[in-house]
Amino acid sequence: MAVVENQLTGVKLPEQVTHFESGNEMAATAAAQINYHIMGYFPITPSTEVAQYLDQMKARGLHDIQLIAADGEHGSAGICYGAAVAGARVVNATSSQGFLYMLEQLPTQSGTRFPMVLNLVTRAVSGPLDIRGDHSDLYYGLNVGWVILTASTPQAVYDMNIMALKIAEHSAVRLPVIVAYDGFFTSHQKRKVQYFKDNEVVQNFVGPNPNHNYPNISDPSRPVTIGAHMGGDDLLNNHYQLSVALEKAGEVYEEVAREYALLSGREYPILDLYRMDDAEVAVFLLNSAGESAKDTVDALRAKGIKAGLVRPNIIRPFPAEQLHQSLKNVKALLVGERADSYGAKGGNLTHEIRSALQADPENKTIILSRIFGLGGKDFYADDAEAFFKLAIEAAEKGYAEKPFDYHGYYPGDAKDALVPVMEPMHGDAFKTGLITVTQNEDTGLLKVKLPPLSQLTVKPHRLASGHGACPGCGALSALELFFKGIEGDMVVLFQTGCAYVVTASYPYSSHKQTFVHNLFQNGAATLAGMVDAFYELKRRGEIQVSDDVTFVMVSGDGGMDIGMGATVGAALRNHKMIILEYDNEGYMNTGSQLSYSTPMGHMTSTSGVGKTQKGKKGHHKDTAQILAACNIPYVFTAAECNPQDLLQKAAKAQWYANNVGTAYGKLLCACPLNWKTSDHSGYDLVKAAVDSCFFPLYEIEQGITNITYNPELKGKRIPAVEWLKGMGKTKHLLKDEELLQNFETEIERRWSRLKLRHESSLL
Ligand SMILES: Cc1ncc(C[n+]2csc(CCOP(=O)(O)OP(=O)(O)O)c2C)c(N)n1
Ligand code: SF4
Repeated sequence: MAVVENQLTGVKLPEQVTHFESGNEMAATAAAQINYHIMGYFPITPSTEVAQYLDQMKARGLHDIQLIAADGEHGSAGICYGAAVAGARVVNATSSQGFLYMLEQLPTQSGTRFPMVLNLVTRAVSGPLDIRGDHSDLYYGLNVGWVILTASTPQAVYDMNIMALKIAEHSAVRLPVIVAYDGFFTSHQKRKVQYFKDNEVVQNFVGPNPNHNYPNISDPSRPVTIGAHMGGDDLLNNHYQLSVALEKAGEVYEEVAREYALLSGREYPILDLYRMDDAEVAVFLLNSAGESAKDTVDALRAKGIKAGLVRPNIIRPFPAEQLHQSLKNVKALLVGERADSYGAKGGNLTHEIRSALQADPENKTIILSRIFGLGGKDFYADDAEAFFKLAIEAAEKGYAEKPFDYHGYYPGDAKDALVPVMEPMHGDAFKTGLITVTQNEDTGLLKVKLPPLSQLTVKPHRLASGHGACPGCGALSALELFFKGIEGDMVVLFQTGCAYVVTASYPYSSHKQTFVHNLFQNGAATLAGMVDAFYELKRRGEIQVSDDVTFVMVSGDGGMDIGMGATVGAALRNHKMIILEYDNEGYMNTGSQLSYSTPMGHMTSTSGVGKTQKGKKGHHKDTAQILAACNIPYVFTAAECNPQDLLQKAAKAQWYANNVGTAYGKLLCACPLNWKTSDHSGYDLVKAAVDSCFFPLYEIEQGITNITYNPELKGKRIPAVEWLKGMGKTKHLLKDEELLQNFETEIERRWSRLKLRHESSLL
C-alpha cells in the first residue's frame, strides 16, 4: 500500500494496490471493477488485449460483463449501441481500421445521446498497413460528437476509464466518451500503477446506473421511438444540443477530475502544463510523447532556456480557453502531431490551437507544425530537442521559416537499394499440361485427370521460401498444395491474416505471382472489381493476354467472419474467381482469438477456460453450406492429408472460376502455435479432424453434393476425442463428458445431413 493519505487534503484514501501493469491491463481492470453489463468487441492489435484480459478475468469469475465477440467492428459498435439503447452500461476497445470500420455508428450513438466508453488504443491507419502507434485513427474521431480523453500513461488509462463513465452519464452530458491511449507505447509497456483494492470504491464513485431514468427499450410499459428521421430544423437543433452538451462536458470533466483526485490522490487537469509558468518556447504533444519530452524541458531549463510543455488530458471539447491562457507569454510553440490532415499544412490540432489563439488579439505566439512518429516511429529526446530548437529559432527570428513540415523523413540512398533475390514468375513456368479437366456432356459435371503427385513437383512453388510463418504452420503448405492444382497465371488477393503478414512484409515479398492485399474484410469485393475490370479491359482489346488468368482470394476463417458480407455479395454476383479460406480455427495473426469457425469448447485467447467458462460457446460456423446457399457453381472442403483430393478440387475450382463464376473452398489447416501442439503434428491432427468427420471432405458441384472421402466406408472413422486429445487447446474437453457429448452430437448431426445430401441430388 503506497498511498494512505491524499496529499492534497490529508484525508485518508481508500486502499490502493500498487502493481506493474500495462495500459491494456489497466483498461480491463477498470472495466471489470465497474462491472459493465456488455462489451461488444472485435479483435485488433494493439487493443485486443483488453477483451482478452477481460475474458481471462471472466473465466476466473471476477466480473459479470457479457463479452460479445462481434463479426467485425461495425457489428461490435452496433452491439454496443443496442446495449446502450437498452439502458445498459457498455464498454468497447478498438484501434485503427477497427475504429474506422465502426465510424459510421459513432455519430448515431452521440446524436441519440446514449453514453458508453470506448477505449481507442491508437494505431496507424492503412494504407499501407502498419500496426504500430500513431494518431491517424484518433483524428477521424474528432468530429463524431464524442468526448475524447487522452491518457498518457497506464495509470491515466485506469483513472480515465473510471472518470469517463461518470462524465458520459452525467445528466448535463449524456454522451459517449473515448479514452485514447497510445498503441504499444502505453497499451503494452508496463509501468508502476495503482488501483483501488475494493471494486466497491470504483462502483460508488461512478454511482448507480442512471440510464434507467432516460428513454430506453427495457421498459415495455413506457414504449419509446428511438431514431426517427429528422428534417433540417430538427437536425440542426439536435446537433446544437449535442454541441452544447459536448461543451458542457469540459466543465463536467473538471468537476469529475476534482472529485476523483480527492478519492485517488491523482490529478488530471484539463491541460498538463509542464514548467509553463514563465515559458517562452513550448512544445505541444499528445499522450506518451508528451511524457517523454518532459526530460528535454528539464535539460533545456538547466541551460537557462525558458522551455515548457503542454499536454492535454482532454481534446473534445477542445480546451481552447485554457490553451490561450497558458500560451499568453509563449513566443513560439511547436505542435507535434502523430497524424496529418493532408493538404491542410498542419495536423488538425495545429489548426485548432491557431484558432484558439485567434480569439486573443494580443496573442503573438508563432505556431509551427511538425508531423512525426507515424507508424510507431519512436520519439526520442533528440526529436524533442529538434522540436525545441525549431521553436527557439522562430522565437529569436520572430517568424517561422518553415511553419509546416514532416519530421524524421529522409530521401534514402541508392546504395541501400535491395537487390532482388529472384525474378517473379508467370505463364509457362506454372503450366505443366499434366492436369486435365473435362466436362461430361450429359451431366455437365467435371472430371479431373491428375498425374502421380511426384510429377507435379516440376511446378515451382508460388511462394518463395524465407517467409515468416511459424515452424509447422499448416496454412502455407496447404495453400502451396492448392496452388499446385492451378495451371498458369494467377492473381492472388490475400485478406489480412497470418498468410498475408508472413509473406508480404515491406520491402520483402514471398509472392512470385501477382499479389494484392486490401483491407481485412473487403477482399472479395476488391477481387470482384479486379476480375471484372480485367475481363472488360480484355474485351475492349485494351490489354493483350493470351490466356485467362485465375483470380483467387485467400482468407483465413476470421476474414470470412468480418468479410462475410463482401463474400456473399461477390458469390451472389457470381464473379469469375475462387474464394479460398484457410481455416485454422481462430484469428491467429492477432493472437488466437475465437472466430465463428472455432469449434465449441476450444480454448482461445477470448474463449478461456476456468471456473466459470469452458472455452468457446456455440458450434463452429458451417461456411461451406452458407456459400452453397448462394448457389455458386462449385463449393468444396479439402485438407492436406488428402492431397489428391485437394488437387482435384483446385483444378475444378479453376475451371469454374475461369469459365462460369465463383468457386469457394475451405481448407482445414493446423496452427501448432495456437492449437498448442508440437510443430510436426499438424498433418496427423488435420487427418484426425477429417477421419472423425468433424471436417468432412466433400464438394457441391452445380448444386450436387458429393462426399469425396468417406472415412466410414474406408473403415477409418475415429471418435472426435481421438482428434481432440492431440491438442493443448482442447485438453480440458477430455474431462468434460457433457461438453464432449454435445460436440460429438453436432458432428454427427452435420455428417448425417451431408450423407443424405450425398445420396440425393435433390438435397
Ligand atoms: C477492420 C479490421 N478489424 C480487425 C483487424 C485486425 N485483424 C487483422 S488480421 C485478424 C485476424 C485474422 O484472422 P484469420 O482471418 O482467421 O487469419 P489468421 O490470422 O488466422 O491466419 C484481425 C482480427 C483488421 N485488420 N481490420
Ligand atoms: S500463428 Fe499459426 S497460422 Fe499463424 S503463422 Fe504461426 S502457425 Fe501459422
